[in-house]
Amino acid sequence: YIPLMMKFAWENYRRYAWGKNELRPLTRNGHIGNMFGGLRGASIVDSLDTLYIMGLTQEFEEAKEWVENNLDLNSNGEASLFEVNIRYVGGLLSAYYLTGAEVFKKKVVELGEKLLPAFNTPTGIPRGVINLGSGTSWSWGWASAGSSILAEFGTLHLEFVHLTELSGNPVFTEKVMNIRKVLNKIEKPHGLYPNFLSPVSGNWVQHHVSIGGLGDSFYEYLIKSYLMSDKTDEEAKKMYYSAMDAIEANLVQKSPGGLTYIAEWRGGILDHKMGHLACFSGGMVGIGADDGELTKRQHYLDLAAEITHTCHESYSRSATKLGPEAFRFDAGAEATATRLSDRYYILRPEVIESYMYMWRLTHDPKYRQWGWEAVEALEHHCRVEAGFSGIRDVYATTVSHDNMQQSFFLSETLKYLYLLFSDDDLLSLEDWVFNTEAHPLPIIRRNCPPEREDAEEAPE
Ligand code: DMJ
Repeated sequence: YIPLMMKFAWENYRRYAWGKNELRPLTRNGHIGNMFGGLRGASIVDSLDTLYIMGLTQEFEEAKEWVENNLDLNSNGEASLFEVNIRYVGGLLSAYYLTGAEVFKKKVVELGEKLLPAFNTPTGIPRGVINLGSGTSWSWGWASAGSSILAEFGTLHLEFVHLTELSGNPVFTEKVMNIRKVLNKIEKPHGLYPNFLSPVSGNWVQHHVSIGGLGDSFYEYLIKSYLMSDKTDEEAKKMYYSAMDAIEANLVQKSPGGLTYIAEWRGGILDHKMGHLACFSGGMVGIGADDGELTKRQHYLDLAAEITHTCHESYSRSATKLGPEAFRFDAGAEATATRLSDRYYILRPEVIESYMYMWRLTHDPKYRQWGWEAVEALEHHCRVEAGFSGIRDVYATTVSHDNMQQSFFLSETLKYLYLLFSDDDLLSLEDWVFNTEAHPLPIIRRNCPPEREDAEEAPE
């Protein structure tokens, strides 16, 4: 069933928005946006691996042909280093590792080289925005005092290590190892990592800590760097488990109704809010359980299950059975949005992502049931005539659509759903880690090349 949803999303993108970045399903046109500079085809690059593993061969071939003939890397314009890395670099890397087609390798190394000037700062911490044509880089206008964002410069490691693997050029790995060096040198309040860092002085700019937006995938990439190194990257391991200790000591809370959640921290004061983005952490804590100290294994598995349960509650307490952008645990609220501005759902994957990991780790059938509830809700409320759309208010019985089919819906939401209902050996967690856009990257085993996943063997 999930491949049919993918086919529907893909065909509408192809019909109305081909070559643009994303589909606007209500107005039936393409969206370019301002995250990718002059790069185009974000939905195509983000979909390559999903199409491939679902066995949508003809669609995959069209996508590949577009990359070969139309993906123009010589573009100007302001691009987000983070978004280009997770969607384009990640998407091309996975397409290469799954298929072995040289075109993906050539393109990804070329693109990786274009990102390098962003690291030319006094500390080597990259700035958030780069012009891929001129190499000029700068910080986001909205980030305090010219700072770089933890979740952005902290979400490059997996892709850059693989760029070195493919190109033989050590520079990519050197750049991301230097980021770690800076982070390890600097004092951390209560062991926590604030979200804003100056790329000039290497000091924190503000004391806002979050496992949701602005912080999220930094933590994810610590544990995944360790796993992707075949458990040899001891530094990443140490950083991850000490960050987890600080998070548990300072941010993890229990609501009056017994729900576990991860609050945000502003200079020592807790904000009792959890973003949809923070719901990836159920899966993260789950995959990190194996290598915690033995006595902590069960503790981490329990924490992962509790967080995933809370995130499911944020879905089941809404009229649409889809979850809001942020939910709160104050003023009597328990896993519900209290502000109008937090009530939207933009086809995000994080809750389903945690269901997928928890299913693989525990085989508790409730995770598949919860995933199926999400499929039904997506079909009911987000499917429109020409694609899938986000909705403006998950609590409203008459839905209002936002007219956007995000590229991460094809790359992540549908892929995680598919994996949730597939056998464990499809992209086994023993062999692959997923980047934060759900693009699978092989675990690097010295002297042992990754085996290719065969689309023919994938389940229907
Ligand atoms: C995706 O692009 C990635 O998962 C990122 O880490 C966070 N936001 C979106 C999906 O919600």
